[in-house]
Amino acid sequence: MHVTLIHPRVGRRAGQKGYVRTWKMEPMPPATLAALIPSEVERCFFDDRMEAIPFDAPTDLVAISVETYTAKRAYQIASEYRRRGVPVVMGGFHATLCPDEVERYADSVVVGEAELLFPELIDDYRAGTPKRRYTSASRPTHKVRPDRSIYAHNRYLPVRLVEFARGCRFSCDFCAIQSFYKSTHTHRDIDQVLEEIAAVRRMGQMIFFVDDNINSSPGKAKELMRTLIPLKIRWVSQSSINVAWDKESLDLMRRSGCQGVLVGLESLNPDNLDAMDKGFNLMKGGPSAAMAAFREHGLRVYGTFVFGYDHDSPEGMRSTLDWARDEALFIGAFNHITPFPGTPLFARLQEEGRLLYDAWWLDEGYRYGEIPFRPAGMSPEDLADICAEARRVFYSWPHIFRRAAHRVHLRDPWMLLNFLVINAMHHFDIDTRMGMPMGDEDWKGELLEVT
Ligand code: B12
Ligand code: SF4
Repeated sequence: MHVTLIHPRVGRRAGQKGYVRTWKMEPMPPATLAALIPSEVERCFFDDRMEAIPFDAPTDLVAISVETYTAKRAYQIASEYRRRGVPVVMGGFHATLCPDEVERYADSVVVGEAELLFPELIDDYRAGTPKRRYTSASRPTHKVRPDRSIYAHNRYLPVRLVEFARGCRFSCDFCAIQSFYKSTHTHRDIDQVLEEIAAVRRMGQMIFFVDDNINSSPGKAKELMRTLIPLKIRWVSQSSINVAWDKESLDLMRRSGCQGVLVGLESLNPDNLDAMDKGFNLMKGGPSAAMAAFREHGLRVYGTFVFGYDHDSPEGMRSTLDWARDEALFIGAFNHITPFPGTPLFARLQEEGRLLYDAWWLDEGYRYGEIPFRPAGMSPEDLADICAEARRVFYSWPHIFRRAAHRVHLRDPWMLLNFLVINAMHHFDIDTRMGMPMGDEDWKGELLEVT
């Protein structure tokens, strides 16, 4: 048996070459699946973001990871294979949160994490007895070491992705993580994480723990960080803001080589934070006190904001931008809220009749960066313009140099260089992703539904 693993792109404008540079990281889902395939089964991998997919190459089964933004392209790819008689299976965030839709374009759908289900699915396909849907009944223990040999033929960004934990205990209303993992958090054994770091670390490259909230179980996180100290690595990850109230955690982060964390700041407006069930961002002095605590420990912050909650206004959003500059964020994301199917936010906007599309991620008329819902107090176009303006201003050279001048960035020349390279990449990437269609515009076929 031969299995083809595919990681789809979000989309491609007609005739477009290349892809968003800052997104070209080694994709963990196919490497995790590759490690779950029995050794006697042959496998190959194509990254749709980096290379053309050879649809006519012989294969027995195609496995595609599907996120909401990549769903349309995933269905295009599936249609190519299924038209050639090759069965296609799909899994991932969108498959888990929207299985009824995904099942229309795939022979089998995996709902949940792959660890327990993918080996069973491969066995069923080998035996000729596949099921339409595989649903995980519980959270698996993570025993799998991703098979990174599948990446060898592509050139990814020089950052090494490693998982420590999955999920998060909070339940912010817009977040696909809490819907997927039902506000639970599971860990890998620390020994396994250390072995993996030893295998993947490269001189001059950062480790990126792709955890959704590395500090969601503080005791476990501290245990990991204590064991990282002697390794002398440099790492980054994502964390909820409340870690800033725990000086021991901040100290361990710094001593274990943490260079910075992505923090979901979302909004500076208390009413918006309440609406998203994220009032905890305001505790103990709120975001400014938290930023000061991070900087005091030499930790840089990638701050992410979402615009478009009901209490947002153009003035509020402009003052957020000034705040982000004054707090010297390493980088920042200024996105409109995205109603991902399966989240409480999506259900609420749907109930209020505010969604502009039945399924924005499949709609011919929808483009990356457009607002798929009716915001309160401004038009969708105004909200899109404000987000675009925020990115342009934040990644303008004067803004970049003003943030670079803060001592949290100046104190380490290697990180300062990283700051400048990453900010420059964002400066040039803004226009690559804005207006990107969902799916490949050059693809001329019809989506093939399972009958
Ligand atoms: C690292 C990361 C990134 C990185 C790099 C991604 C890469 N390697 O190319 C960067 C920063 C570039 C990035 C960018 C984006 N990301 Co991102 N990213 C992540 C993050 C934090 C970790 C991904 C990861 O490696 N996980 C580890 C793997 C092993 O877990 P997994 O993907 O869940 O896979 C498991 C199961 O889902 C399942 N599975 C997955 N695929 C398949 C396929 C089959 C066949 C089967 C059987 C099972 C299966 O089995 C796996 C093992 O159990 C996730 C959050 C998360 N927890 O996953 C968000 C996440 C996937 N990203 C998300 C988004 C929205 C984006 C962006 C659109 C953001 C934006 N607006 O700019 C872009 C899109 C980029 C693109 N697709 O081209 C969302 C997707 C939500 C959704 N409903 O689809 C997530 C879930 C974050 C969130 N908070 O909502 N991202
Ligand atoms: S803290 Fe972050 S990962 Fe956790 S539920 Fe909220 S947005 Fe999602």
